Amino acid sequence: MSTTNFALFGAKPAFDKPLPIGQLYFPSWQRYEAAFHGIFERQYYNNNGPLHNKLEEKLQQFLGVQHAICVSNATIGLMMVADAMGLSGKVILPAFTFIASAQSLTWAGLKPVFCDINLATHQIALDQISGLIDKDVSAIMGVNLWGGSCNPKELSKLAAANGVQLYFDSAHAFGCTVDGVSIGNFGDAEVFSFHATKILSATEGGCICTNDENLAERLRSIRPSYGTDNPVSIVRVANARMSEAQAAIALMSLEDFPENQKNNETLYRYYETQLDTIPGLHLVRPTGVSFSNYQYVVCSVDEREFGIPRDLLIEILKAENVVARRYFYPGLHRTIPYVNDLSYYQDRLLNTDSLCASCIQLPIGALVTAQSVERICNILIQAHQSSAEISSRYEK
Ligand code: T4K
Repeated sequence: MSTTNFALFGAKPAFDKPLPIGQLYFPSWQRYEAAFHGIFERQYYNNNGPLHNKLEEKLQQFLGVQHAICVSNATIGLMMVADAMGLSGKVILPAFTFIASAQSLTWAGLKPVFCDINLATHQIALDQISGLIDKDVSAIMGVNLWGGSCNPKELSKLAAANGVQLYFDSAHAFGCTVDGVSIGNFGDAEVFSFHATKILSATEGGCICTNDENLAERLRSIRPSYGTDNPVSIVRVANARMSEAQAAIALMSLEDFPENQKNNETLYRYYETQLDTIPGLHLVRPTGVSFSNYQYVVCSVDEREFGIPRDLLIEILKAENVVARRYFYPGLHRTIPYVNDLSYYQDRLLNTDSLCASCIQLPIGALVTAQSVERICNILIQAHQSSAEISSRYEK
């Protein structure tokens, strides 16, 4: 293929409009209308409304967890958990995650301690955690990335052996299981994101899961700015309420979860067969789970094998209207809030730095079709085959 066929060099883009990353679930207009009709009839928008309460019940059944506490987004859910668990000092978490994981700690007055990751799985490097634990560390925050898990069972042993608490940022892991047990049941608490780009969407939203009665009461007391009828002793309250409108959409999304998961898995398998034939593109498998939501398609680009650097590949895809991204970038230790400690981390987070320079996320989700994936894979194949020509033409 000649470079003249690429939109980057002036050809017509492969897609007429941008194909977004993320799940972006939109049920039929009739279903929206029916759900919102009920809200209007009841004239009840917020504050432990019937749809909100139904959603919590359904989530508890679906996940087999005692308490599912819906919140307005996962970021505030993580902040609440850190506070409700009474954490102090430092918390260990991977450097390769979304900024919200670390910012929830900063908001709670805690210091994040960044751990490196395993390059094959992208999950926290279990063998490096013990070396980071000192007397000031009160907890480990595991992050279950990309529809896989960070091995909650091993992390539980590690936390218990070191006398620290354990909880999870499971923003990416709704519906995933580990040896048949739903994520949501591990550690002291787990937090899911129901953002529009996640497989379970409330447009914005999230949910804290716990099997600890006392912790659940504390969280329920923190969630509304006015406390609850039966408040437990807490120092700070927040406003993390989920509205009826959010709950209505989340209920439809939960009902359609099996279909959306299946669509994702089909698309993922297609990517898998195609990407495995392209030298230098290494697709990450959702490891450590017995069932995955296949919420993300993420691979690393080996520039020497593929022939094109990651960032140029993103430009090529962008020109074709494929919204590919370099998630997560940069590693959290290089972000403004934490950059003062960079000299400490300089040589300790080598896998994180390497992955941040090579990672690319491709479109998957309810708005993506098999034909779109086929077209994206063709662009990737052709980009590899024309890599020398593209590189020399791009440099000019
Ligand atoms: N922990 C982890 C590991 C996380 O990944 C996240 C969030 C959190 C915690 C915190 O969860 P939340 O507090 O957000 O519940 C997105 C999401 O906002 C965020 O939820 C997600 N992770 C993060 C990795 O990505 P942005 O700012 O990059 O997304 P945005 O708005 O640019 O959307 C992505 C693409 O989708 C774009 O191409 C635009 C398109 N889009 C998006 C929306 C919302 C649409 O076409 N329509 C839409 O309605 O953060």
